[in-house]
Amino acid sequence: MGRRVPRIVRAAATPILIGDPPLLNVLGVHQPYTPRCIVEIETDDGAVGVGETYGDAEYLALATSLADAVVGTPVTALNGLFDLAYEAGGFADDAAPEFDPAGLRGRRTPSKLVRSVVSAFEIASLDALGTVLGLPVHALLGGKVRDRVDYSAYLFYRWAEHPVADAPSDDWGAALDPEGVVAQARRFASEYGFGSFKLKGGVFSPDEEIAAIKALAKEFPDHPLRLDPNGGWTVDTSVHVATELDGTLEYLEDPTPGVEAMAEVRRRTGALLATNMIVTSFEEIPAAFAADAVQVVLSDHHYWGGLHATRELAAHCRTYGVALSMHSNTHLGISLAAMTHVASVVPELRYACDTHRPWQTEDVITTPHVFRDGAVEVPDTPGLGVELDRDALAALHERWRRLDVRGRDDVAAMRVKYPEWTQPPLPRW
Ligand code: GKR
Ligand code: MG
Repeated sequence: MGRRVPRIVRAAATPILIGDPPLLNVLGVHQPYTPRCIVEIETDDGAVGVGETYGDAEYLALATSLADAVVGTPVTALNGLFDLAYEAGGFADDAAPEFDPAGLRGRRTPSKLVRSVVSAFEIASLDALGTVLGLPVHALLGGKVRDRVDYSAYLFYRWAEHPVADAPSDDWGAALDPEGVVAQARRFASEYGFGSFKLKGGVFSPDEEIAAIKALAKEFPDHPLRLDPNGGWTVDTSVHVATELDGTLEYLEDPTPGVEAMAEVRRRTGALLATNMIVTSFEEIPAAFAADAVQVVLSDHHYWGGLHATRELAAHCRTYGVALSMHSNTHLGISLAAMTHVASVVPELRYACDTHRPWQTEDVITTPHVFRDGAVEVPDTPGLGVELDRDALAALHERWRRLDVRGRDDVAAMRVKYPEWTQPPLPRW
């Protein structure tokens, strides 16, 4: 007789708002608060698991419906989550894809929405199952192949403060030129030990951003560097930047929008190109790989559909000789725990993953992660190895109830300071 499979007796999706600094990107600036959704799963043997995903209104609506739908199902029924989510959301997977300008998450499709929400339920289920079995999540994924996961510092041009009253604030100060970027990198290196840097570009003219990368290279000659303008440049501009920074960048991330344009930059420069914008779902793989438009896919386990799906992505990349790493979006410690577990089981991870986490000053776990020498240790404790801080969750949920932020809108946030600001067309330069 095998062991009885635990069943889900309670599931909840709790929206929260987390403080975010005024980080600049090609669209505008981060709002003072960003929505996230925290998922809890409880099994009939009393184990609780947690997951985290995007919290914009449409994600939250589906997560709320899926929380009802999973009650009574086995906690191991991970493959069934996708159909349950389609049913719970009441939509089909054949709607025309559209670009998702607000989140820089590539194309917006029902399947990506489903995958983003399912990921939090998959991870919460794995967390609960691991707790029941006394095994870490990485063991449920086949076992870690490394004990530490390297992260890269995520440098942003930024203002010192949000231009509104009562916004969260920090002591990082402004970074609006090469000196500011280098000073930010110095602090990331000394406080967190990060050994590589990614600069979010697409904010200033390409030549100013080239100067910032050159300044970083001068100050940190041994640190791999990346530049990511989120598709902000034309092919010609991308070729100019790639040529100027030849030998200086570890890779160039999403210089220009679209498979054909990326492939042309690759053909004309031979630069190593990474993306979290043109390959964001399994359907987008064949065309992009065939065109040699991308050599490093940056997974986001949320919109790829969770940890098993990330391993499936890793298999595709391995087959075609394309490298795999991870980018990030504004997130808290549950997502960082999930990133760390899945990164620990992918043998071919060659590049440090990036993380926004150091930019957040609050969390919903009792013991936030510590970066040592730029890495997070892979825990061997049961489940994800994190514990939900219920008071913190309640406080951030209360903030969500009090404020009316229901999505991420970097364009609107920019307009507060520059009323004439409109969403820039991509490519912008
Ligand atoms: O947080 O401004 C930001 C980033 O631009 C984020 O939205 C992207 O999804 O960091 C991401 C990336 O493009 O790598
Ligand atoms: Mg990117």
